[in-house]
Amino acid sequence: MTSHKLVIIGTGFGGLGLAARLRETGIDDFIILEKSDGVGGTWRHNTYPGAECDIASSLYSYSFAPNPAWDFKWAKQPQILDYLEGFTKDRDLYRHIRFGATVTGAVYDKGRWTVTTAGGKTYDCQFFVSAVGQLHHPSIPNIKGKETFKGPNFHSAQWDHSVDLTDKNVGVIGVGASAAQLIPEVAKIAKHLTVYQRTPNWMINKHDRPYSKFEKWLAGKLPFMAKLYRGGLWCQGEFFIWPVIKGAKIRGALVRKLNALEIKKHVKDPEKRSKLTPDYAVGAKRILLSDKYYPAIGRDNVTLETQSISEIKAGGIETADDKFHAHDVIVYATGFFSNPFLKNIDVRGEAGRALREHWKDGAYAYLGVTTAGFPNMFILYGPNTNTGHTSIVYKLEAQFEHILKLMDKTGDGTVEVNDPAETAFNEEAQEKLSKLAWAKIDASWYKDRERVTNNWHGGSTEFKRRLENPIFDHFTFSHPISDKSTTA
Ligand code: N01
Repeated sequence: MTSHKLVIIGTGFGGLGLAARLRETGIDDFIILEKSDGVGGTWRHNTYPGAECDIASSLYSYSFAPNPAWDFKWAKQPQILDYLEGFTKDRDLYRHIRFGATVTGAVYDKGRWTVTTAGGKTYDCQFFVSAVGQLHHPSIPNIKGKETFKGPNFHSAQWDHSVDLTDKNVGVIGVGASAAQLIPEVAKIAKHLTVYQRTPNWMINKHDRPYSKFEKWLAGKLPFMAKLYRGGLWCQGEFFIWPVIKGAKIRGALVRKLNALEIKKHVKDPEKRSKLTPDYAVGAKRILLSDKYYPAIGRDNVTLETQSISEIKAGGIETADDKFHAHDVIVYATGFFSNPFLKNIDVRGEAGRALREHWKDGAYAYLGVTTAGFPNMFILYGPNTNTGHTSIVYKLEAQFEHILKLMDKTGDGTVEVNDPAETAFNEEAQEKLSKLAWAKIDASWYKDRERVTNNWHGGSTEFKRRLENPIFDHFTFSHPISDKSTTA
C-alpha cells in the first residue's frame, strides 16, 4: 500500500484538470487511478462515427489551456482526445496516473481513506476524489430476446469498428445526443436504417464550420481575442438557452419555430414530420444541436419507427404492431446509467456508512461536491452539477477551486460539510429545480425517480460564485494535533 495526499479516480476532464491545478498550487503528492489504458474518459470511449462535442470547443476546454488549433467550432472526438492527451503530457501528469486500475471500493477511517482496486491493490490517502463523471456506464435496455440476435450488436459508447455497416440493414435504438450524431453517418452507408424512437427531441441547428487558417492564427497570436470569443460562446448559452430552461416564453417559442422550420426543410414525409415533433416542454430533455440529423431522417433509406419494440429476434426487431424489421446489425444508442452516482464503487464513510445507502432516495451533495458523513471526500461533476446549456468544463473549473480552498483550510486534518448546511442547500436546489423544464417530464437521465439529481438549479455565474467562495462556516474542520474541531 502506498500513501498519498490525494487519490483521484478518473482521467477525464475532471480528474486531469484538478491534477493540473494541484500541481500549479505546489501539490505533487497525488495519484490518479484510471481503469482504461489511456486518458480522456468519455472522449476515449465514445468513438462512434460522427462523435463530436455539442458545446463549442473554445468553451468546452480549460480556460487555463486554450487551444487555438481547434479545426471545427465543435471539435470532433479525435481532436478532443488529442487535446486531453497533449494536456496530460504538457502538465507532466502521466507519472501520476496508474492505468488499468479499476476502483472497487473506498473506506474512510480516522481521517484517512483506503482505496481498493479490482486487482487487489490498496492506496492510503488523506483526500479521496471521485472524477468518474455522470455518463460512464452504458445502459442497454433489457428488451425481450435481445441475447438471441445473431448479428453484431453494440452500444454507442462501445462501438465495434470491426463491423462494416456498408450496405447493411441497421437498426439504431434511441434518438438522444449520441444517436443524433451517429445516425447521419450510418444513414450515408447503410442499405437501410431503421431508427427506433421513443421520445423525439427538441433540436436546433449547430451551424458547424471549420475554422479558417486566419482565425486559428488570430486565436494563437491574440489570446485576448480568443478570450472574447469564448465569452461570447458562454453568453449564448447563458442568455439564450438557460432562459428557455427557466420557461422564457419568447425564446422557447423561437426554439420551437426553428425546430419546425428545420423539420419542414429536410423531411418531406408528413408522417415522419409529425413523429419528429416533441410534445413536451422545450428544454425538459437536452436540446440537441445538429445540422445533419433531419436531413438523415428525411432520406429514403431511413425509416423512423415509433412503435415500441416488443421483442428482439435472431434476425431483427419486432414492434408492438407485430411488424418485423430485419437487421444485420443493431446499435444501442440508449444512453447511460446516470444514477446511481459512483456506480460499482463501494464507498464507506464514517462508521462504515455506505454511500449507496446514504443516497438510496437519490444522490445529493452540498454544492454537488461534499456530503455529510463522508469527510475528506470530494466529488467532481457530482450530483446537481450538470447543465443543459453550457460547458461542463467551465463548471469543473469552479469545482477545482472549491476543492483547493477547502484543502488549504483543512491542512493535515479533516473537512466535512455540516448536515444542516447540506440539507438547506438541497432543499433550495430541489425547490428551484421543481420550477424548471427538467422537472416537467416523467423521466430523463437528469432525474432519479421524482428528483432532478443531476442538474444545477441556476445559471453558471451563480455556480461559479458559490463554488469559488466556500462558506467555511458550513463545514467542520478537525485538526489532528490538537484534536479540536471548529464548527459554525
Ligand atoms: O443518451 P440519452 P445519449 N427503447 O439518455 C432511448 C451527453 N452527450 O447517449 O428519451 C427505446 O440522451 C431514449 O428514449 P427516451 C449529453 O449530455 C454529449 O444519447 O428515454 N428507446 C433516448 O432516445 C447527452 O444528453 C455529447 O424515451 C430507448 C436514448 O435511448 C448524454 O450524453 C454527445 C430505450 C438515450 O438517450 C446522453 O446522451 C453525446 C428503450 N428500451 C452525448 N431505452 C457531446 O457532444 C432508452 N431509449 C458533448
